[in-house]
Order: sequence, then structure tokens, then C-alpha cells
Amino acid sequence: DGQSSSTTTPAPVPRPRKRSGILHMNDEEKQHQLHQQKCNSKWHSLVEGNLIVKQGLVDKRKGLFARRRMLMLTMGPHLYYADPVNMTLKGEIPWSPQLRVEPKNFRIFFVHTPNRTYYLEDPEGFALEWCKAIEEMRVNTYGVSPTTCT
Ligand code: 4IP
Repeated sequence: DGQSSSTTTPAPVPRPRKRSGILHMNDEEKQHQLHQQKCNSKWHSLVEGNLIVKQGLVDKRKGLFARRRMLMLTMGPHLYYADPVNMTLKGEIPWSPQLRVEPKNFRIFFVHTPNRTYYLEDPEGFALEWCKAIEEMRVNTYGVSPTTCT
């Protein structure tokens, strides 16, 4: 009938593993990126000389109100947040091996730390990208931890 009834699965197309570039660069490449950042990024002065891996505007909720902040994931690692209007560093989400991200939906994600859960909202709807980048940084920094059984 002209339709293929073959059950053979097509050979997998070899694809490079998807990795976020900066984490896997060698020192020379990182130095180059840092130099570029120094010259081109207006946020450079706020991140204590660390290379920015991912940045974007998020609404950080605390209590009833949310503040729009530039969230910057950097090498170190660090998760800095700055006021984008007056360009001041407002704080930092403390990194530790216990830090965990939890996407709630496409916009909202949580960053759990031992002492506080940060409620963040990406107005552009890229919460999952944030979670992926932060989780990759966690694994890259602290390694894969064994599954916790409850
Ligand atoms: C503030 O609310 C802002 O949300 C601060 O965020 C937050 O600090 C304060 O929490 C909170 O009271 P108002 O501006 O409405 O007063 P930001 O620092 O980004 O401006 P952090 O940095 O901790 O989220 P406290 O409890 O930390 O003071």
C-alpha cells in the first residue's frame, strides 16, 4: 500500500550535548568573555568582577509587594539582584549546595535556600530557562547529589 511498515527505528542523529557555553569554557575563553563584559555590560560594576552567565529582569516578591530587579547568575557562583532604575546592587541570593529551584509555571519560579524561599517571576515567561541555568550551575559547582528519599 506504499506505506512503510518498517519497525526499524531511525538512527539517532548525533547532536552535541546542549550545554550552556560559559560553564564549560576554558580559562582563556573565560578571560576573553570577562574582558568583553567589562567593555560592554553596564552591569559589570555590580557583579564584583564575576562573569555573568545569565541575566534578566524578574519581579521579586517579598510580602505583598514585588520589586522589579535585574537578576544575574554569575560564576562564583552568585545570584545578584540589582535595581535596574538606579543601577544599584540590592542583594544576593546565597548559594549553597542546598539551593534548589522550583518552577511553578512559565513565569513563576522559586529559589529555595535554607533560610528563605525567593519568589521570582519572569514577566517574559522564561522561568524554566532560569531554573535550568541555576540547576546547571548547582550541579557544575557542587556535583549531582544523591536522590533524597522521603
Ligand atoms: C522590600 O520591600 C523589598 O522587597 C526588598 O527587596 C526586600 O529585601 C525587603 O525585605 C522588602 O521589605 P519594600 O521595598 O516594599 O519595602 P530589594 O532588596 O530587592 O529592594 P531583600 O533584598 O531581602 O529581598 P527585607 O526583609 O530583606 O528587608
